[in-house]
Amino acid sequence: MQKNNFYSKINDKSSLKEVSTLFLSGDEALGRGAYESGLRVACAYPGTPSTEIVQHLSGYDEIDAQWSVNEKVAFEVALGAAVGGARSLYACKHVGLNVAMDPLMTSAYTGINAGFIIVVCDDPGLHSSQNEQDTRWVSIYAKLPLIEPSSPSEAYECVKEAFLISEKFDTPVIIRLTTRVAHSKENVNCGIRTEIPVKNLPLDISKYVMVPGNAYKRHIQVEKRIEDLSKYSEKTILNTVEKLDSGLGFITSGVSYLYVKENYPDASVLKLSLTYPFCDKKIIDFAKSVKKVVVIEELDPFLENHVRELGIDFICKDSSFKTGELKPEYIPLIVEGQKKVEKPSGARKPVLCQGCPHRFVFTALRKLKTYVSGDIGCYTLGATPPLSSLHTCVCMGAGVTIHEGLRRAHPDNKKIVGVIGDSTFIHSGITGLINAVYNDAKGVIIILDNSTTAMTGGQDHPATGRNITGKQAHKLVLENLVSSCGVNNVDVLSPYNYKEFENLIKQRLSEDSLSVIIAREPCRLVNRDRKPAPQYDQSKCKKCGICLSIDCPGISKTENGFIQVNTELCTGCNLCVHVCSPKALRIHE
Ligand SMILES: Cc1ncc(C[n+]2csc(CCOP(=O)(O)OP(=O)(O)O)c2C)c(N)n1
Repeated sequence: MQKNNFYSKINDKSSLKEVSTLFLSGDEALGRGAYESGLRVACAYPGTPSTEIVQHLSGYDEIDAQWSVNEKVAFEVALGAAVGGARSLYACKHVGLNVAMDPLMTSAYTGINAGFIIVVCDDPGLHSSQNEQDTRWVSIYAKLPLIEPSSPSEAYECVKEAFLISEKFDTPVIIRLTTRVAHSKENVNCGIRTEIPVKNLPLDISKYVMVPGNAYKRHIQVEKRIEDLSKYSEKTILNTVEKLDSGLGFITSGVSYLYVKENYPDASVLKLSLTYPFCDKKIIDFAKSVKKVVVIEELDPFLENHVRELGIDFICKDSSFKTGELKPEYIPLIVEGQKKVEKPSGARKPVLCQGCPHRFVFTALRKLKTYVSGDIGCYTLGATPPLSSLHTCVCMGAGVTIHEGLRRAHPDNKKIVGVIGDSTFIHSGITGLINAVYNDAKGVIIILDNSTTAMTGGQDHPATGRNITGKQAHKLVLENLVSSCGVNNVDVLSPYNYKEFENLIKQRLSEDSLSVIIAREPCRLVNRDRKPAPQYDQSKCKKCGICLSIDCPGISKTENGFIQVNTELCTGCNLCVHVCSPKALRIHE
């Protein structure tokens, strides 16, 4: 298959080396700063809004960048490189950090040999996520320093400082971005790369082998390190006081700082960039220097709780601000102690693209009245009306395992189906499938194989046979993998063969075994070939609306109740033809 724009890298290598000012997003700026810091290894699994960090880094020859198969793997490869003596970086979205929590917690104990940066991008407002967690808590839980830049330029600067902190204190360092910082762009004055030689492999079993006796001693070191970092937090330039008006003083961090400055340019501000460990003395001194203290932060009361613990009297936000994104216009409301007033969103409803192969699958599943255990990917849109045919979605990989649980609760209900995307199956569906076979589970799992990670912008994965740079890689053959797990019934079929596909599901649902159907048809953004739009014979149309119920952006209802096909949008997939029983729609001759 030809690579097209969908796959094209965001960076043009020739422009990366020489220019001194680059127009970069927060993700890219952070990547650039890491590159200049002598970064050698960068690992990630895609996840909005963090994807562009390692995508950007893959454009530098000096950096060994990879799409790893999931976040735990990415974290461990990057940690391994840092233990091996090469500066390294791991990037993920907030929920990705949950997947990597096991190695993360213990990496705080082992420490590092060369600088190691953990970049996590939170998504307040859930622009593209299944929850709205505030990852700042992880820094307290794991006892790791936390840095929060408020702009792309700061992300560029902060990562350089983070490498120094990492090596000075022998610790992984967490850098937390939020969507607004990760995805906004500005001119960043860039420098050149400093080469940092790779250190020798460390011969220190007591530091890197975390068995109980060694780990206990390392835990003592971790506590000591946090104390040392607290002292550093008091004096670092990352935590700055902007002393202006002595009436109103804000304590803030991250993008919230910019919202404060926009609304109250003359107020004093304690801007925390090394947010954890807290700089208690600086906070107390600042609070004493102003008449009224206001804490401004997005999501959880992370700063608020600590400022309260310090016995400081301050204005904190109403609980209505604990959910959703903070907006610049909310700051005066918080200062005045008011509640949030949410305006209805004008955002259009998300919908599967025209011609999307997932639409065929959900149309068939709805017709067969199945109960569908879903997963995360473009196909989660199968839950939106009028398709409304995906009934659970929790986290990546759960399409397979929740399916098993549902069947254990309802052993005789053969209408329960699990669906999962190809990238998600490799990420964490495979272990669930092995579990299902091992524990003799029954049912039907459909792998929606569109040959890409579409939801996050079309990244490659092991089954596409290409790596992060677009070069050929070993191609994982999903049907072989599934068979080797012990699944006896493995079918591979394009859902574009609609009737055949529907009959296949029907047949597998009737059986008393575990089967996997690989619904293989490339994403429309990978294969952009189009066929002519179907022909519509209004005289045969019964205005039944079945063609509208497939939720295709290419079909709409006219004022007189008939339909029209938008030939600009239509890809000629002909799903509407398949479902039109009066045969008013027919394949273009
Ligand atoms: C733990 C975690 N990591 C990453 C993401 C971001 N994400 C959501 S779905 C997805 C993969 C989608 O690819 P695929 O399963 O192939 O489905 P498609 O979107 O192509 O239909 C990714 C990377 C996430 N939600 N959770």
